[in-house]
Amino acid sequence: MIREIASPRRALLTSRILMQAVASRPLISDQLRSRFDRAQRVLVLTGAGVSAESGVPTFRGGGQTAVWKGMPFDAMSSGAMLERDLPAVWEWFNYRRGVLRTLKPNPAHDAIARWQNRFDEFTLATQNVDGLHIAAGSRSVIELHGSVWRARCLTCQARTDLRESDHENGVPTCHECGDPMRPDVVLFGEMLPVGAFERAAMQASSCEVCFVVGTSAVVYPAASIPEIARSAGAYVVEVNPEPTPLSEICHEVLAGKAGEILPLFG
Ligand code: BJW
Ligand code: ZN
Repeated sequence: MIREIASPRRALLTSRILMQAVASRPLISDQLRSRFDRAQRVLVLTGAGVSAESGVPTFRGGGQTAVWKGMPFDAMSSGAMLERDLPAVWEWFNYRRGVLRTLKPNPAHDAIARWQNRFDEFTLATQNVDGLHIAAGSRSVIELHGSVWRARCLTCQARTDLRESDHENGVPTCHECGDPMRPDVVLFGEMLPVGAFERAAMQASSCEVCFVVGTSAVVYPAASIPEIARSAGAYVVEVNPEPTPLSEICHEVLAGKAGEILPLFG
């Protein structure tokens, strides 16, 4: 049996050639470029990864992970915690808003905001609660999981915009009925805001190109949006440094950071 033993020099040469080949290959294929340029209806679904380069921790990997006083985010952002210790939940959300006030949208948010003027129909659905798409100038954002910038009354469901209020500490109370409020975000097992998923799903079923950016694609029903787009015939493109359960059904996976890849589209 003949076994080829690669010399270290040869291995180095081979890896250099491979690296050059990879470096010279355009990241955006001709196929994707042409579909993007011709598309009239485009949908983008984003997750925590789109805000990672702004300094917002992700939930499940890819940089820092959201932890509060040693407790993982899913313990803090849970219905059980809301019932057991509402002040602690507010402490965690007040802290997050304080951090978010210091952060800015990054080139990925900016690119997505530019796209809304480029297509006849453009839909942005985000799982993020950080408000950075709106800060970047995106309009009509579908906030599937709510926003840290709003509070909702536990009793009468009235909402308060926390950007406009001076609420920084403790539990805010309802301006309508005086009862305690909760963060207007969607926790596991809770329903999404009325009509939010339905609007995104409807646009997914008619878009030509669907971008899935910076989400681990494990939380439903948000993760079903690209699946709907794929089944309806859209060209599905994932932008993420790591593979996800959705990668397999995507036509193209652009492996890298959203803030570096999305601006390449213009
Ligand atoms: C980069 C990057 C860079 C890093 N560039 N990328 C069907 C099947 C199974 C379960 C269910 C199902 N349908 C519903 C469920 C139950 C549940 C669910 O999905 N569970 C699964 C986890 C098993 N879903 C729900 O409960 C939802 N409600 C619901 O379905 O209601 C109907 C119902 C009600 C009652 C009974 C039954 C049904 C609600 C889900 C709410 C999610 N809430 C949270 C917390 C919000 C509040 C807070 O912020 O504290 O939302 S959980 C958390 O995960 C947050 C996120 O929006 C969400 C998704 O996370 P995301 O965005 O994907 O972030 P990560 O961190 O996971 O991933 C980051 C990615 O970025 C990584 O891939 C990195 O590689 C990448 N990345 N740097 C690009 N620079
Ligand atoms: Zn109220």
